[in-house]
This record gives sequence, structure tokens and C-alpha cells, in this order.
Amino acid sequence: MKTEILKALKNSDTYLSGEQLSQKFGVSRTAIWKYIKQLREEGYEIESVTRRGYRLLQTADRITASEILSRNQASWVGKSIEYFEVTDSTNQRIYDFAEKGREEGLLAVAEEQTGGKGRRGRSWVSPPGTGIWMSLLLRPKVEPQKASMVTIVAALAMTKAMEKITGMEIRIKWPNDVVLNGKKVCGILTEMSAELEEIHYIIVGIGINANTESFPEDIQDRATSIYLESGKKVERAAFIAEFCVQFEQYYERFLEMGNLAFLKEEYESYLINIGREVKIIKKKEERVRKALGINELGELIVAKSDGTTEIIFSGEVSVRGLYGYV
Ligand code: BTX
Repeated sequence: MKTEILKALKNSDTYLSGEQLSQKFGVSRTAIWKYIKQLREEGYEIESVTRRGYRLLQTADRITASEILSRNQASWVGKSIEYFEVTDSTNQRIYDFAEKGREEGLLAVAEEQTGGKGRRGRSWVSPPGTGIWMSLLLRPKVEPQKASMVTIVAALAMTKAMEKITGMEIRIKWPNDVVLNGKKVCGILTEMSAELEEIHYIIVGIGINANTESFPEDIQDRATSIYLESGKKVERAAFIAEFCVQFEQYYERFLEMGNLAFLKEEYESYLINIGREVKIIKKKEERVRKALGINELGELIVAKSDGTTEIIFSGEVSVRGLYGYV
């Protein structure tokens, strides 16, 4: 209801009276007033003038549940949203919700993370108000070995969404970095709770540097944002909604097929290292190989100098360009 009221206010260039809103939505004027109050608490500036009604003054770039839900055309991904002004990590929030039995498709979003997590114990810089820090809860009925494929699905869905929203050329650095002009614009961290033969749930955590204006010195050379590259601010809620639609399509297809053969070609068309030499780094050991593409499990296929091929599994290695991040 709150989302519907927000939509109505957005679509109206004039005042909407409490009476009009209460008739339109079939609830009392007091109920309307309560929803308006909640929207104000979420940061919306809603003017109210006696005998005229309510008017939305400005739509800040918010990523509240109402803001995302009013745009999300997906059928189940991100149709239930938990919003946090500040939290340690949205992956942690989804973990707690998952343990309480919450439904697949639940999305947690935060304006700011104080303990944003990267892979293998690394941290993710998540300042307030500029990025998109979100995590999605999934409960796929597939074997635990297939969980890493979900990361590939998410990376491709994110790339498509970003391409659509920005019109820019987006690339993927295997397995799951989304790259803009040679720098990391988005990272994905997939975590799982499983038994030997069964997945309880998967948490797909996604960090997107949407409108970030600057980065800490130690990551400046590798990190970028859509704003820094395009000079334009992104409407974050619309972006999240687009991702939900894209992800749902690819993910459902993945569940149907049971592997990634259906997206291999498309994923490879975005793969930044394809046909190039890359460094495969495993702990302190480095090997130089030529990246050929991915297989239907989402693993990287590389060639040695003698032409024989090797399969790289994402779990324990990093892939870098010969002279830098890509
Ligand atoms: P990763 O391990 O591939 O990347 C982490 C590395 O990237 C860091 O060590 C640092 O060098 C660099 N880095 C840190 N912050 C940023 C940033 N904002 N932009 C670009 N580079 C950065 C990638 O891990 C997975 C990141 C997932 C983040 C999401 S946010 C929502 C969810 N909640 C949570 O705690 N994590 C995920």
C-alpha cells in the first residue's frame, strides 16, 4: 500500500487529497496519513497543504523497499525487501533471515555497510548514499557443487543490467568481477549453507559502485564507479529493479538446464581476458596461461604454451592481467 501511495504521488504533478487517495486505495484517510508519515520517516519530502492535499517535493535517490518495489517488474526476485540505513553486511542480514526461514527472493539492501565483505576474508568499501550494497536469498534445489554457478549467473545478469542502464561497454573478469574501463565497478560474494547433498540456501551479495565520487587510495587504481566513468548519476532503485528482472530470467533458465551451457557464449562475449594471457595466482604460485573461455560448469578453460588445456576452478585462485588488474 505504501508503495502504491508513493507511486501515485510520483505520477501526479499536482496535490492529491487524502480523500482522493483514500477512495483510490479503499482505506481510511487516517490510514493514508499513517503511510504518508512512514514515507516521510524514510526520507521523502511530502508537502501537505490544508484542503489541497499531499504533494511529493523531491525524489531523492533512495533505495528503500517502496522505491525499489514501485519499479521491480520481476515476479519473485526482490519482491520482498528489507532495507537498512546502516548495517554491518547485507550478507550477514540475509544469513539471519535465512536461518529464520524467510523466503527465496528476499533482498536486503543497505545505504551503508560498516563491515562489507569481499571474498576470502577481504573487505568491501561500502560508504553511505552512493553505492548499491545488496544481498539476495536463494534456495535452489541443486547439488552444492553447483553453487558457484550462481555467481556466474549473477555476474552476467549484473552486466546486462548495467549495460542497459548505462549504455556503456561492460566487461566481466572471470569469475565475477564486473569491469568498466578496465576497473572493478561491481563485486559479487556468494556464500552458502549446505549439507553434503543439499543446499539449505545461497546468499548472493552484490556491491556496485554506482555514484561513488572517490575511493580510498589503496584501491583507486583498481576501483571505479559508473558516475566516475560516465559523469552521470544512476538512479539506484531503477538499477536494482533491472537487476532483479535480469537475474530472475537467467537463474530460472539455470535451474531448468542444470548447467551453464545456455549462457556460455553470451558470458564469453563479455569476458575481458578472452584470448589473452593471464596470470593464475594460487597462494604464492603464479602461472601464465591463455584464457580460452568457460565450460558448462562455469570453470575457466586456459591453454598452456604447449597448447594443452587446463581447467581453473574459481575457489582458490585469482586471475590477473599480465600487467595489472585486467
Ligand atoms: P573481492 O574479494 O573480489 O574484492 C575485494 C577487493 O576489492 C578488496 O580487497 C579491495 O582490493 C577491492 N575493493 C574493496 N572495496 C571495493 C569497492 N567498493 N570497489 C572496488 N573494489 C573494491 C568482491 O570481493 C565481492 C564484494 C561483494 C560486496 C557485497 S556488498 C553487499 C554484500 N554484503 C557484503 O558484505 N558483501 C557483499
